[in-house]
Amino acid sequence: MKTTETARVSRTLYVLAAVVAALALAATCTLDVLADGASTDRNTAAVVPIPNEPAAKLVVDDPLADQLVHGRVVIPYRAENLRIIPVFGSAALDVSPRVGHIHVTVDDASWHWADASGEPVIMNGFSAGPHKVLIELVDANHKTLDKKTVNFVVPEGMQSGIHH
Ligand SMILES: [Cu+2]
Repeated sequence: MKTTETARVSRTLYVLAAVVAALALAATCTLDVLADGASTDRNTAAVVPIPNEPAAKLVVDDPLADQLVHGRVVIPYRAENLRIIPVFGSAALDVSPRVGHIHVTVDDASWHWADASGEPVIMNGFSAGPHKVLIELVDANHKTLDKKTVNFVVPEGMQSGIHH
């Protein structure tokens, strides 16, 4: 019981640390974009509205095999025609370039979590056996624009919560 609680607290702290790091990174990236825009030729800046921007697309890789053998699920992904940043609300639907984030659902759970870091999805504590993770690319108002499901198998004897 105590070990389970410790693992849960440790996992929560891990997620919080990742969120803080992601927000710091996003803030840095935003500043970089603004700095670049200010210092370069206006005609070549990548910070102008994109007319008729193509549909947003989500590209998801399989979990990294070298991490999976340690019971750690790391899923790299990227978005095309959408910038993943922590900006939310209906007013952000009209901005260009398009912005959004992802929703992640594990094993058909009735709930999901949102991530706006653009970093790979990292999860620990899976039981051995087959699992699936649904990643949805959503707009700033949480409407799904594209989605991919990744199926994978966590090897026997590699359950995590232990290996962080
Ligand atoms: Cu959302």
